Amino acid sequence: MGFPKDFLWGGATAANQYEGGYLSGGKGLSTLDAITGGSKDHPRMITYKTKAGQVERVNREASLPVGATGFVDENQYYPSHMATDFYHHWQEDIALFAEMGFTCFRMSISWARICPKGDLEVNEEGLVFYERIFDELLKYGIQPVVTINHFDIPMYLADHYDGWSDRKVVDYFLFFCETIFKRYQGKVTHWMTFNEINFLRSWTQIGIHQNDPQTLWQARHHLFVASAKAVMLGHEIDPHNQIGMMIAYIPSYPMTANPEDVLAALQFNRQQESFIDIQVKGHYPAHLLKQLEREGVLIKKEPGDNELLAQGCVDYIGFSYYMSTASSANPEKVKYVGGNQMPAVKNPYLEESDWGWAIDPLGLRISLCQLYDRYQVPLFIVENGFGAIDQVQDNGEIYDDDRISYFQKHIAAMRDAVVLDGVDLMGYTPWGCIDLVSAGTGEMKKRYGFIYVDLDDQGHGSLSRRRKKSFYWYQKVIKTNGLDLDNN
Ligand code: P53
Repeated sequence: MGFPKDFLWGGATAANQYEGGYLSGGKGLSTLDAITGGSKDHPRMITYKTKAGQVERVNREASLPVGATGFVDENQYYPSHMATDFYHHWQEDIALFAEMGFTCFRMSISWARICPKGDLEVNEEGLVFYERIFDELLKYGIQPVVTINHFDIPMYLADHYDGWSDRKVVDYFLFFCETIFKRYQGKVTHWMTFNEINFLRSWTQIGIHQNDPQTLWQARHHLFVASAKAVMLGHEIDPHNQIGMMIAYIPSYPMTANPEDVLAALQFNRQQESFIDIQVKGHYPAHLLKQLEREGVLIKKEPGDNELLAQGCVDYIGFSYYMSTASSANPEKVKYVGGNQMPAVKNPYLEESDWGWAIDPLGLRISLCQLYDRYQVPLFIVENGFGAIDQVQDNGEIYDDDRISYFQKHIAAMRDAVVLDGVDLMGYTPWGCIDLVSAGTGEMKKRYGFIYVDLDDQGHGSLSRRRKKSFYWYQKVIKTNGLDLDNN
């Protein structure tokens, strides 16, 4: 009584945080190439040029002046430019994943590597780069799980079209999808459209210059339409394709049994569930339509959009799960979660990581039950993990027992959801299975990997790879299909 025989075990990464080679092999600039490093206390910044040619910088969540264009400033350090250099280490890294026993590997394709400007010009060298990677994975029997778009947009589309606020970008995205669906047919069958679609909201991620609700929701509508069209196109090109959505899932508990707190938690949770409703049920939920009406947001839809959303429903729900949170109607102190956008409160029953993320393994079982009860489609945990500082011992070893303990509890909770609750779970890909750049802070210090990469926050290091203690532990977990979780 354990995980299904064909359960997918692997790890997850994203191009902008792992790949590097930001101008190599014909790649164009992506918005994330103009985002500096940061830390827990210092936000990452966008560097840009004003219309008048002045170089400026602003918090990456902020709006940009009209006419501003992303700019790479030679005096700044940009962690995504080299990242942890998968670009030059892919063979070595894939061999390590195979050694751990991965049966799948989640990665993203950089849009600007395939379409340097995001338009109809295709970079053959970029296509070949990913083709070799897929072949190498398949050589070891590892299924690629591909995120089509993870947190960025070609900079040209951001600055010449105002990103996803322009309907034209839907067509460009579909062209990109068609190019990769056709080229990688027979090699890739597991896809997901947009990473953490509920977190996409500024120039950094979707290329919009103004972050007001009207612009944001218009862009979001275009993302939903693009995702639905991509699902339909992917199925048409190859009926074997399984195309999912991907959401950041941070469930919130009512702080107390006071119905006002229960309502606050419901409202918090609904914000995320809207994104699932639209992509799984195929329509905007009533409460969201009412909210948009109250806020005076008027989404411009083209005739047939509602039908498109209804027809392009995804095959599965992919989600990240790191933490839960709590909601209170009368918070004494507000805490922000999910990239500092969602107001919540600290849950006194849970411990937190050094970055303030509440550790809640049981919350994973609760999430799996809630999602499966509500949507009745297969689920895929495509991110989960423990961001922490790793100490390299004098003998070169890394004893990351806290990470092992985090995974033990989360995998046990996941097994309960499968075995006791009957949840249909496809697989599990822990985040940053090899150390990579943190999306939130741009740091290297916040590590998730089973494999250590020698690189610091200033970009210094040999980039050499090293197996952590958790590497051998996860290897055993995969070998026993999740039955033996002991740390010995
Ligand atoms: P970092 C916030 C909360 C939950 C998930 O995050 C998040 C974020 C964004 O910071 O994003 C996902 O690196 C995302 C990955 C990211 C990972 O979680 O901030 O899909 O790109 O690296 C972990 O610790």
